[in-house]
Amino acid sequence: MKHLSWNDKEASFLPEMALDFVPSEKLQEVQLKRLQATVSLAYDKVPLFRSRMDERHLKPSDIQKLSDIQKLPFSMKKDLRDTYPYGLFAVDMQDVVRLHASSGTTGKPIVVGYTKEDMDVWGEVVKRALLATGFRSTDIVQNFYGYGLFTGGLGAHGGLEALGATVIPISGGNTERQIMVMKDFGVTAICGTPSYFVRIIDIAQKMGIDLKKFNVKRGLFGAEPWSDGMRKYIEETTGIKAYDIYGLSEIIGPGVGAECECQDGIHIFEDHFYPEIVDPETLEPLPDGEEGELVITTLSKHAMPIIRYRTRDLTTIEATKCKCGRTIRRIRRIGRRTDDMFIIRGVNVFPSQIETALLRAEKSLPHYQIVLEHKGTMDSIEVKVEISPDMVSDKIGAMEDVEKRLKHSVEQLIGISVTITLCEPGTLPRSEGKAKRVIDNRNKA
Ligand code: DLL
Repeated sequence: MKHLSWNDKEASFLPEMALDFVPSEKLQEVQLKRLQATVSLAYDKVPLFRSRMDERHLKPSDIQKLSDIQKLPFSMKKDLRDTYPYGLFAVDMQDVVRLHASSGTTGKPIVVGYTKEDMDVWGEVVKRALLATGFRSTDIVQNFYGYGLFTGGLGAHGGLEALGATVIPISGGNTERQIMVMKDFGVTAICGTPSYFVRIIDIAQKMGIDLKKFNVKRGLFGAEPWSDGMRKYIEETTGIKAYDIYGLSEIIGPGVGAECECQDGIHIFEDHFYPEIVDPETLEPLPDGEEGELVITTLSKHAMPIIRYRTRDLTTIEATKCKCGRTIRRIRRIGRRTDDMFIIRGVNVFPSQIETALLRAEKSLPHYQIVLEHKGTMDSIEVKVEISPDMVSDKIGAMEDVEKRLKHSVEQLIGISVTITLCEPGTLPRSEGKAKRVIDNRNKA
């Protein structure tokens, strides 16, 4: 891996890429100026933010140094819901050129808006993510993130266009056609959710097609947690390099951060998004290296500046330098959220732990679903696992062995007993976007 520095010709061949290598002091100067401007904008234009500042007797002029960010109030998804649809917008609607929305689990979606400048920043950060993961303008890219109100499709699309790659805006769904396009159009790189790509792999296998023979070299996957085991599965079955891109609608969409070619944590585009880690219970800031809830402040958003947004995503800021030479800090890949955790018989369990345990026991089991029930006085957990076609065996004993191995692996990792149900290939529900891993029937009558 070649190390690049701020002045390197290679880093400056694209001015946006050079920002990833800027010396930390210079970055912090930019961050402070942008933070001050963001706080002033939000204070002047967003009543909810102004009243929270006033309650704390805070004025924008109290933000003198970067660490003063800790004086500012937090914001949460509930704030977007309570002010639905446009209550957190800081500009007139005539300056808003794009709306997206994210469907919540309950009720109304949350709505986010972008000015022309915000759209430029979005294109820039996704382009930086693409560059960091080896995409180039010469690539032919199949983008199977969903197009529409979800930020994935159009967000990735904007970055791909900014890069100058050839974009195929295929969106999610129609898996057989995805495979045909991938082959016939000479696709060299892909973008989409990892769970949908696993489905594409599945259907290709059923059609007797070897994706290794295609021209695809790399993929940029995100929008949902996916374990290292899942990455290994994707890379080994298709021969592509699989990289991680992170983001959330409230902050911008995809492109808050991404891996580089080292695949060793997600670089946050810190000149636009300021990361902090806090203890999710006490909300006290945690030092680098300690796991907690990721909190992000936008530093350049105009339409909807967001201050200290509690993402619910659990991660760690990496204190060490990345081998790629980028100075922008990294977070560990996100495996869990504070709110996808379920508590069963007093034990906290994250779906990602179950995925890790399944893949540890049997390397080719990417389709699973977790079903929680309340029977009598007890909560029970069932993990439905789809076996791969080559594992189907007539010998009852062989299937029992698989079941035992999986049960042992999961129970060892989470520490409570589970039921494993093996399912026929292709019988668990598939999603074309984000996978729904947990079905919680405990509060249903
Ligand atoms: O999922 C934006 C996005 C689109 C990111 C495409 C990457 C690629 P939301 O629908 O608002 O936005 O969901 C945001 O998804 O808080 C995380 O919990 C989860 N998430 C997003 N990217 C990753 C990732 C988009 N790479 C929520 N790894 C976030 C793990 C992720 N979780």
